[in-house]
Amino acid sequence: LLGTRSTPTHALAAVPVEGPPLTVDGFVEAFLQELHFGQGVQLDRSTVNDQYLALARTVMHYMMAEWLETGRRRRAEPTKMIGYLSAEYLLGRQLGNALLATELTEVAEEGLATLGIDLATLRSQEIEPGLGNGGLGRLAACFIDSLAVMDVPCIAYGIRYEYGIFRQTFFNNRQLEVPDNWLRLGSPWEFPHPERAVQVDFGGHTERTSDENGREHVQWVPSWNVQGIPYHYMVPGYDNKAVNTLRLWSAQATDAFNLQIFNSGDHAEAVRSQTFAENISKVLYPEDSTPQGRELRLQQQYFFVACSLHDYIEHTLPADFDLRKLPDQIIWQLNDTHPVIAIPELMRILVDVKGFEWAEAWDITKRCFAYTCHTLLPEALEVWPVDVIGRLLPRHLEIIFRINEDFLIEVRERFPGDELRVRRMSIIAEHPERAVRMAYLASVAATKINGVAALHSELLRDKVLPDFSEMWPDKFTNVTNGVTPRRFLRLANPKLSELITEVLGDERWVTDLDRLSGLEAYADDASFREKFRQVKAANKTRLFELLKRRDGIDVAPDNMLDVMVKRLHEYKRQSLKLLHIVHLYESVVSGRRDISDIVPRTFVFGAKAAPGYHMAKETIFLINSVAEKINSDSRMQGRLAVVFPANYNVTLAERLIPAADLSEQISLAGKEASGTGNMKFALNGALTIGTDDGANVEIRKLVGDDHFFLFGMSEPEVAELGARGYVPSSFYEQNEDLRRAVDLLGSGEFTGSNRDAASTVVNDLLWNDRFMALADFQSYVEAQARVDAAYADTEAWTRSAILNVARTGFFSSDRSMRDYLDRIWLR
Ligand code: CR1
Repeated sequence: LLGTRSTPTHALAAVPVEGPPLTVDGFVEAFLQELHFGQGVQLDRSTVNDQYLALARTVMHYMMAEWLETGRRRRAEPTKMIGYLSAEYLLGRQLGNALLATELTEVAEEGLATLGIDLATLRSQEIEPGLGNGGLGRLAACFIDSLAVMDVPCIAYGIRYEYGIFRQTFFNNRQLEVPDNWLRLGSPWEFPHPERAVQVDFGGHTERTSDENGREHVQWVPSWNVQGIPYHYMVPGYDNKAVNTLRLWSAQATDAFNLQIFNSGDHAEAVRSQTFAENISKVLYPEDSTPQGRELRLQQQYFFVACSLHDYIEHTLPADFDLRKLPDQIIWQLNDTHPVIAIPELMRILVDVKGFEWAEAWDITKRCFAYTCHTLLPEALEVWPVDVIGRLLPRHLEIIFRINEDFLIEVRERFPGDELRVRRMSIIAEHPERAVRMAYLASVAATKINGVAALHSELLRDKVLPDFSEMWPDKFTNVTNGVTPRRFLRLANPKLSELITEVLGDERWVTDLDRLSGLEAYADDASFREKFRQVKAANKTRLFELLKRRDGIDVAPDNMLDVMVKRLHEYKRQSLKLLHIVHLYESVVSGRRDISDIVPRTFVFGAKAAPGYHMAKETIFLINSVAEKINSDSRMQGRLAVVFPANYNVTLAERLIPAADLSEQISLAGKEASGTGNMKFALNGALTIGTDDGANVEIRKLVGDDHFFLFGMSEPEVAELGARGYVPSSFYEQNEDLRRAVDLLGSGEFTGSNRDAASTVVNDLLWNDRFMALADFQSYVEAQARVDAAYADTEAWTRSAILNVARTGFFSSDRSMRDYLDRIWLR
């Protein structure tokens, strides 16, 4: 069966599909059916998990009917489709969104209540699928949501990791990683299709033969293979009965185990190849913004891409499809470089399997891919050693070499005599080792290359890929990121949503976020401001209850809530935030300032560090240590508090963001490609303190300087300081507040008199400080003083917060999707 086309039985008549009735009774009946016949349990004996699974399956019935109908409708009128290729999807919990999409929230709540079941309890039973690291994976999840909402045909492809992003715990203030066994209580949102398995080959060598016309044929003789089993997830729209598909691949051994060896008694050896194969989709690499050059990661990349292309070409297109028309049918969007091996894979399929001439195959391939770059850090651009690719994918390596050869001829034609340029642009780097630069391969093949915010796209063009933009200026474009208003406003902030709907008159804003501009007029309405504040206060209470239950943390109810949540990375500068906190603390304990002069604040951190990222882990340790000290110091009287709940994830973000007053977006200018958390905060009425970086630039332009706290060097100033030679210690020497803060941090005051424990971070700040935290310290502290002053004027602050909501409708991922369609996909 493996890899064969599963032919539908057209001889049978289609039967219209309908979900259960959209009534309380209909819902209850469907739910009990699932409980009885799906879970095999009676209500009085059922656990919360039984009920949750039955509820999820019930909601699936409603969605499934729409999914089948969407498929039928699309097959009847085929249009160009998006093949979104991403190694990560950070989905978050599914239940709330599925209820929203099917308009079942009230029905389910009422129906379950008649059975004595509390919907909220079932909601919190769900373990979120954490199949991504951070921004890149969450962006993919927002994008596929928007495409479904806009009824744009899209299949999103990825990997069904058995273990997602690790669960973070703290022990003695240090991060410990626990495997995220997210499938352990069942996974009701997926359904596997083993009959649509795809075989994926690896290793071996290539052989060449010539046919009677003297044409060379290459045959790849692989040495091992695995199979990919597709698991389908439905991606529901909103109020439009459209449901798209997310198809995640799980790796399995082709021959399950060796019965002879098993029978001979060597049980471990009998399943060795199975274990080996299944490792491919075992675990998500927990790296954010830095590639991890492990061979298994390349296996993962090729695995999901090969499955996806095969699935589309052999199972989705009609059997007699003329592949010359492929670019009219699909555009593969490469979410960063992780899926870039798809380019030589499509060439291999066209040339080796389908018998196309090279030139024609290349012409087709070039029109089928577009590439999004998500970074500016040079070390984050993936590079695969030639010998690793050669060992794992010998035919693909040959294809890459040939693509490069042809490409370099083109470069020499365009720029005769410029051998330096040729070497700079080569897809194959020669130093420090021979390696394939995946971003270059993507740039050569893609119809379009985009950055993820205006500033990022500019820097990508001028600083990261300048030679490519000179050669092909029209390839480069920008699409500023966005976030889905369904999850991050409508679901995460029901109270604000209600208020918005109340004043705008209807819920159209949920799918047309520019309508938020209608709130602008209410910023000057005192009674609206009062309601807006009540919403914020209620969201804080809701958050604090959660933190109490989840982490045993007590939070003072009335403090300004100052939040920095994102992956722990030096360029994001959690250490700058920490210096600010220590500075405040120091100024009080040294007697230079009275605690009553400090605007009461609770600082919230949420961040995971990649397990192998030493500096990031030391920073977590320091934050926790500082928190411990400050929170237990009676002189602070709760007016200065630091909380760091462990295991920041989508679920926690949904509670935290609506409660925040201040959003910290303080990366060094020119380093954060976009950020998407920044958008979520603004949309939920937090004010931003931020640098002129990533999408902050666009947020500030839209909300206006009076409603945004800008600080720090601009990107050109950063470049200039770097060129002059940055000496962090000179900033330390010249700034008393900074010196006192750094000294206190390094003194052992926070780390049980153990100076060494703080020294990694402190020494790096003083003697290296690659991301110039010390250079921006003064400006940051001054901006924080402006925050304090602004916060003291409650009415003006609320007005600013409302204007942030009213003016950031632009950051809907629906708008991002329209931009992708206009600028990339439908061009
Ligand atoms: C960027 O660091 C951006 C997201 C989504 C991240 C962040 O600024 O918002 O992508 N990059 O575009 C990333 O994760 C692996 O690279």
